[in-house]
Amino acid sequence: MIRYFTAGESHGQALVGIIEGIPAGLSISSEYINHHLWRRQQGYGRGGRMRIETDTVEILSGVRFGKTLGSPIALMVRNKDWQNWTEKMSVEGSGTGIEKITLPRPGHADYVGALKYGFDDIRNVIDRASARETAMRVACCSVVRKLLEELGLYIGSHVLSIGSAEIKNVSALNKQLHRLMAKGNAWNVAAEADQSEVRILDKGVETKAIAAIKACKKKGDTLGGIFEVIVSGVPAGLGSYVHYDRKLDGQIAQAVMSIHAIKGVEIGDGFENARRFGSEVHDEMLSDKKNTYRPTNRAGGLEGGVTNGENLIIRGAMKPISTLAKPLRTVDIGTNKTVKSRYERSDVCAVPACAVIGEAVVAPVVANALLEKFGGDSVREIRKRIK
Ligand code: EPS
Repeated sequence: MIRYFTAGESHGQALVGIIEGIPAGLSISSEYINHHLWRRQQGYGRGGRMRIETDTVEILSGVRFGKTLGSPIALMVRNKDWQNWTEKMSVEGSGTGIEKITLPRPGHADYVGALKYGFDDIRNVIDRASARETAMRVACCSVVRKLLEELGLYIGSHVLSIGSAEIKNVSALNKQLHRLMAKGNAWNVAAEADQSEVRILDKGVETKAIAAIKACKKKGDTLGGIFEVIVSGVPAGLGSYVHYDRKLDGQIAQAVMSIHAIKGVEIGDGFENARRFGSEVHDEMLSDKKNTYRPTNRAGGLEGGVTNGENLIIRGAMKPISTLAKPLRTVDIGTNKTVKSRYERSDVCAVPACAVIGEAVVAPVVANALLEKFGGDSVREIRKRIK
């Protein structure tokens, strides 16, 4: 089974990661990983940090002559911004003379983090709780995504809404998605979304979303939104209904919910389906004598926690980022006084980037379900078993 760990502070020297369980013989290059790292850095509404960083991975172990060895793969992404933080984030020394941060931003991990770990300086929380950590998640998960691609499973994403700018014409969107997928697979959806600064496929909504982010920035505020991840080529029978922790939808929800600022996860038309009659919700099964097929996919490819051969459809709801240029009220953890919170460089909107992170975190969950069913120590062996 595939496991991965990340370490690193946002303004520390580097982000590092280890992925364990990747089978041998997978072709992987830093260029492939860097492309996904680049995609994570894009999007209208990102903050100043993205102008500083060009996230680039260094593969430190587990790969020889461009192929995985089956051994743990160690990755590193250096923080360029580190050079501006060597004193404030020093590993050595006592921290004397370094200003302590005592104003938690409502909505951020600041307050609960300081409370939980007993810190009098919120910097200790900010730097690890930062969504900068997702750069290493994307790096690690890109290796897994490459494995899935070699086995015929592709992942894509696009943004459904930013603030109140929302794709409402669902049937037009579905047709567009169908057209894109017919060109190949879910990656065609991602490639098309990547052409948009907000990763929105509807041009009218794209314009509205960009205008909303612009206006929001002027007001010193932030915006969230909803993205959709699609996985194509998924064989039926991954996951299981027999026990709660083997249900694939539950595992996917955990992975997506673990992304910073995610407050809701939906599989297929989950929330909309809750408002409808059963007869309007369930995907009928039809037969053309040779194959069983579904004219709709409102279940998002999962029934009973098991894949049914349709595409996986997963949605994530991202709350607006909690660092506001026009701060909310908070309580100073040093003085207990109610004061205005503080502003620290941040993004106005990071939903497009979050969609790319969503693509990433889903990969190990699907790959593990695939490995559980088919197993294998090398890509060749797994491919043969799936066939
Ligand atoms: C991020 C890096 C961070 C933030 C953002 C995401 O860099 P910095 O704090 O130096 O500007 O831009 O993190 C947050 C939104 C947050 O609340 O911490 C990144 O690499 O994606």
